Amino acid sequence: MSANTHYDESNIQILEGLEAVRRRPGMYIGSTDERGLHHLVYEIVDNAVDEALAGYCKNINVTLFSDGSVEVIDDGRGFPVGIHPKAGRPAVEVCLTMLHAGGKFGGGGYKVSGGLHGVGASVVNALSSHLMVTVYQDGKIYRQEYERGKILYDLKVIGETDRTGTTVRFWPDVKTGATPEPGIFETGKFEFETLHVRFREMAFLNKGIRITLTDERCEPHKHEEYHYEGGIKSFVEYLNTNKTCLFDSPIYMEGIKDGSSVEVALQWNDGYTENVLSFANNIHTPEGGTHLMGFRNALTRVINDYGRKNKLLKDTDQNLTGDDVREGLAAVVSVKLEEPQFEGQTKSKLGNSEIRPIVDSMVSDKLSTVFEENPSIARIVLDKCISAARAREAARKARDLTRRKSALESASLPGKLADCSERDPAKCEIFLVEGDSAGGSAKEGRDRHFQAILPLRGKILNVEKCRMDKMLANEEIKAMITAFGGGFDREFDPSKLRYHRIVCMTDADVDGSHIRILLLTFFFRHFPGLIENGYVYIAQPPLYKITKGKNEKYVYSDEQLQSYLDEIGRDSKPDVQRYKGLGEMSAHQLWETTMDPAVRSMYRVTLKDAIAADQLFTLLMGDNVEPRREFIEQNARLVADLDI
Ligand code: 1YM
Repeated sequence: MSANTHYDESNIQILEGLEAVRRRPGMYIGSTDERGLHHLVYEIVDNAVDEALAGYCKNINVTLFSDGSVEVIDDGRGFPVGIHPKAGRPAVEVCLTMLHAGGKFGGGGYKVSGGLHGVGASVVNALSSHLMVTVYQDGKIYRQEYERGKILYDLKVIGETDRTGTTVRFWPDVKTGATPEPGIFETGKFEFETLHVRFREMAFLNKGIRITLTDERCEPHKHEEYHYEGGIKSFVEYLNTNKTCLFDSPIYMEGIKDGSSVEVALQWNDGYTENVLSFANNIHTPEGGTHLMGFRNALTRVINDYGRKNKLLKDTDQNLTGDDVREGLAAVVSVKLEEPQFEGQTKSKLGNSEIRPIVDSMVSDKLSTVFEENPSIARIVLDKCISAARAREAARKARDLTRRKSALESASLPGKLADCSERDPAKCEIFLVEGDSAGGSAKEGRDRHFQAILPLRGKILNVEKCRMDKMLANEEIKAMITAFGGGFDREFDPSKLRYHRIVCMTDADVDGSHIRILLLTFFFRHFPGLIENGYVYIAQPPLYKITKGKNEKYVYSDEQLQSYLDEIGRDSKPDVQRYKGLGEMSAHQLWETTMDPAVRSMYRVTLKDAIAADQLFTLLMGDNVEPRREFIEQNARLVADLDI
């Protein structure tokens, strides 16, 4: 039995409250998978960030331990330890044990951070098998511990200190089968990369705060620090890493109206991708919403007005669209409001209508002023937008032409495609195969019931360096778009896809790698949904075939080769055949090593850090040679066996 001896009415209420969280965790943290697990960390860190935004805390340190726990330390004022007048208990205890407690205890200001569900520390406590809070305040160190939300002992003083702050360490309640308790989470594994992306974002969005992330689960420990004095201006510079910008420093603006604050930073680069990120109360809103609409409208209007006023656009007929003005634009829109309303399928679209005119008029005023004061910047931006408009017009014509052509032809699928007979996309696979000869083997070796083959001739186009019009003129690109069937870019609709596995099958040599990265660039830029849904795969053809007597064995790496040779012994001289290209394999060999679902292994392409991926594609495929050369020099030693 615990040392907790308060069986009064309020205590029963507490237990009932936290019990409700344990019974229906999804209602409070969304889910109990990896996402929900990470949500626990965000809830605790959000409290520390709020303390930083209130101006009392500078440093937040997060540590992952090998016992499955996470610790968050801040140097703020420390959770209040005084007796809460209504509950008659220390405020810190009330915050950690009462649902929806928190917020105001006589303090001013409002809570602007706060995760998706903003319910705070008590939810984390309810969903942790163990939690320990330590408060440094007024020269003393206070501590209290809990088990699945139940108080283990009253708040006590455990020592003296000259610092202030709060430390929360918690052990998520993971399903193990080992304890009598059923557990909550399917997994207890925190991903460094996921936390890294979130903390980097947090640090950009709240200039000046310093967050560190330390992973003590591995040797040597991993350690990262996130701290940007430039805030979202630094964020935009970061988005434009490796890119050639149209002018030196991002345009930055901020404003406060009716209790809402708005910050916007933007800068164009000479590329063709739009990279506009929007946030409400530090929460990413990939579905956009009212803040983004305000920004977009103002941007399009100001640029058109400027162009017309300065005779860069013809008075009447020439009108730049939103897509034209956002080509090559990197921007961050961050708003903070008192009562954010999140809508949409994933609750990641801002619904507050009052914010739209606030963002619109701020962007309008500030951007017009920047253009008036810097005509050279305005001129470069207008030139960029006008050439985007021209290319879009050419692309529209090209697309209309393709549409008309396909309407005339009876079968609109590409002629080179050897399609499968199955019609349920969830069961269908398409192999993109390098070259006609490998394409031939693949067609012969496949299971035609569910496997389709599309041979690609030679190198496909590098879409990083060209616009839509040129892209749509390319045969290989056109063939892929029609074969996949789900449209592309904004018109992409995953429910219309004809295959749920799109497999890049290229040779295990430098040319093969090149074609693979060209394909991935195309998917990342124009079919991001394919990657997000996990539909893209990389086939793994074997590197060697080893024959000894009647035994044949395929191996997929040099390590595998060595360990297999160790296993069978090298004396009786096994025959080792190295495959260079898929074309060297017979149809049957290709099937039994690379295509047969029963034995093959494939990599699934996933996306953890979209910003890093964008930077890498720009670096590897864009036209800035110098940074690419540096990257290759730094990473060349990682390529163990370069076969040129
Ligand atoms: C590692 C997590 O939770 N820090 C933290 C939380 C609070 C305060 C300071 C705080 C807030 C206020 C006054 C106020 C919280 N206090 C409360 C409540 N770090 C972490 N640091 N004094 C201290 O908001 O007025 C909720 S959060 F409600 F008790 F005041």
